Amino acid sequence: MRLLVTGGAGFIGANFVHLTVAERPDVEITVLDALTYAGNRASLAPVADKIDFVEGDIADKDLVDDLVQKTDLVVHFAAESHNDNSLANPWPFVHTNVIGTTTLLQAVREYDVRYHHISTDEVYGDLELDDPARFTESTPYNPSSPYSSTKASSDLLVRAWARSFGVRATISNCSNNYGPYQHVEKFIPRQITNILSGLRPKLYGAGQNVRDWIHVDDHNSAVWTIIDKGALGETYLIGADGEKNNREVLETILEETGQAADAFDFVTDRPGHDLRYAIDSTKLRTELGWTPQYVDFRSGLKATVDWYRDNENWWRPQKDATESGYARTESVLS
Ligand code: NAD
Ligand code: TDX
Repeated sequence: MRLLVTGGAGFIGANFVHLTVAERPDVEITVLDALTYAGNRASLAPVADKIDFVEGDIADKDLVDDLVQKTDLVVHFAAESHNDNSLANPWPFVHTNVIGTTTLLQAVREYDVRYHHISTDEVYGDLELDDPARFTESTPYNPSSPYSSTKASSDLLVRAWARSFGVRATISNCSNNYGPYQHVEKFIPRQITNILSGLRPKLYGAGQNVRDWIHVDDHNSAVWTIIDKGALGETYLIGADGEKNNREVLETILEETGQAADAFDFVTDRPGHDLRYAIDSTKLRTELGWTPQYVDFRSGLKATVDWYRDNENWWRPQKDATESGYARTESVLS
């Protein structure tokens, strides 16, 4: 089987490629990635001789047409993925998440290629902290940021192409991922690498916002389950019952790195900051039989801390530019 992975040099895409090389040796993998600031060829170094890598933009119609007609399956991870960046400049989000996805959809439509669309729980907006509800596949879309609204747009485009043009598509909406190869702009790697750099971790607002954490390998095993067994045209929510508030996560990182529990700064909150995300993944578990393997968050997080400690060569080149970007908008509150 020939597989085209878009965004395979990013965090989740690279881990997906590693998993696929390890578990599915019969799959021929091509990665299409524009190598934006978030893409890193070093993330694919361990599998470089087992895959084909094409540097390019998913909004480049001629390139996309050429690659899509030579494949059996497209798994679309490529995106502009960071909320804070989308608040500073939304245009790359519209380009990649909306125009890029439409370009891929037109190609899989023309060449009748199976397509799996990777998306996020942020399309549903947020929940109150004291609300027992969780997101399901029938929760109405209500995105808050330029990032999540462009991801919501991309999901709706996939639904329309499936219904109107018969594109053989599935969609997954996953909660917050953690694990190796995640860019240091994101919450967990930022705090770990701050500590490893002698900088204080930074908590937005009061640190009470809740995210539903899942290990990246569990996300990717769910993606393969949906590709293997999912019904065409359907959406599946992926989550591992990992709700934690940001302060709890940071305190665990501080403990695992031998820091004092108060060795962090409260900084300016993110505008429009979603309060809480929570996934009900019953449909995926009962209809397709998927279960997560990383059920103990602390041990998954500890392994992630160890990975960043052991792989400074991977993250160090991104660190200064990322922190100078944050310094332009962020003030320490206490
Ligand atoms: P990432 O930012 O780490 O990686 C994105 C990759 O896409 C990079 O390699 C980048 O170079 C590439 N890319 C960006 N624009 C491109 C373009 N125009 N053409 C080709 N390649 C391009 O993102 P991630 O965290 O790995 O997220 C991957 C996918 O998973 C995204 O669709 C995101 O919305 C979704 N998602 C992420 C999370 C999470 O917690 N990180 C959770 C749920 C869903
Ligand atoms: O320094 C920080 N301090 C802080 O308190 C950063 C970078 C973040 N935060 C908070 C904001 C969020 O409440 O931590 C939480 C997680 O922040 P991010 O890592 O930026 O993730 P989030 O905005 O929740 O979005 C992530 O999950 C869903 C991914 O970046 C998206 O791509 C995915 O769709």
